[in-house]
Amino acid sequence: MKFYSFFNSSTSWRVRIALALKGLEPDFHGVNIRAGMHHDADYVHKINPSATVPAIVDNGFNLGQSLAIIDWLDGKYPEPRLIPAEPVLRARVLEFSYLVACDIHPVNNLRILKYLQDVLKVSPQQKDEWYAHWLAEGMAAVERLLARANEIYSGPWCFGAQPTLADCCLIPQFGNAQRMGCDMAPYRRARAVFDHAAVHPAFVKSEAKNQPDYIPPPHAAAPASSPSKDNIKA
Ligand SMILES: N[C@@H](CCC(=O)N[C@@H](CS)C(=O)NCC(=O)O)C(=O)O
Repeated sequence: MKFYSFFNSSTSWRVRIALALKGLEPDFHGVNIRAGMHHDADYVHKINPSATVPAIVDNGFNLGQSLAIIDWLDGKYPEPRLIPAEPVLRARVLEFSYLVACDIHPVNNLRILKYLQDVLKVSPQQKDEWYAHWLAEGMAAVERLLARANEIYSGPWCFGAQPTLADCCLIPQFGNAQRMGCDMAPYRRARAVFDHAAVHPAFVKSEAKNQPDYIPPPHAAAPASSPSKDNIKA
């Protein structure tokens, strides 16, 4: 299997978590979306017509869309299942995952922020305000869904004792928002899941800094006393 990913892409990160949880080791192909590689004709025509990451090619079958890829992986490599079979849990996991994937992520995607800045000429500060506003609105909903889930499913993950698609979606969204400098302290339930994932081997393996195409942020050499954010959204 070939896997097309960008280290800072939260949608690639979702699939990286799924691959790591299932113990799969695909051939890695870095696609630098900051450099526009996702628009290369070969990539668009042969790998992912959506001109986005992630994508996989599995025995000649090419597939984009992170949630469709994870569903495909679940079908072919069912252990562990990330989209549960039991109807109520499945519906809850999908409801949560779509909140992140369909409501939170798209408005803060790279091309949206670039359009705001390059075409509509908003200032970098306004662009950050846009990101923080939609992130906060979405995360408030995440907390409400987690509060309801916690009444029924007990365990360290979004929906109980095992990680699911919901965790594949939440962790990258939380991590990227943190990198963008958002205050994540108000999201107590999401943070608890994030902290738990931070020491889980599959989740650690999937982190941006552990990817072959990782590029350290320009401020990486700065002293720890002067933290600054890597404010380039992927
Ligand atoms: N819904 C798609 C979104 C894919 C997507 O937009 N990925 C981002 C990176 S996180 C991307 O490739 N952005 C390129 C751009 O915005 O130009 C998925 O879940 O795979």
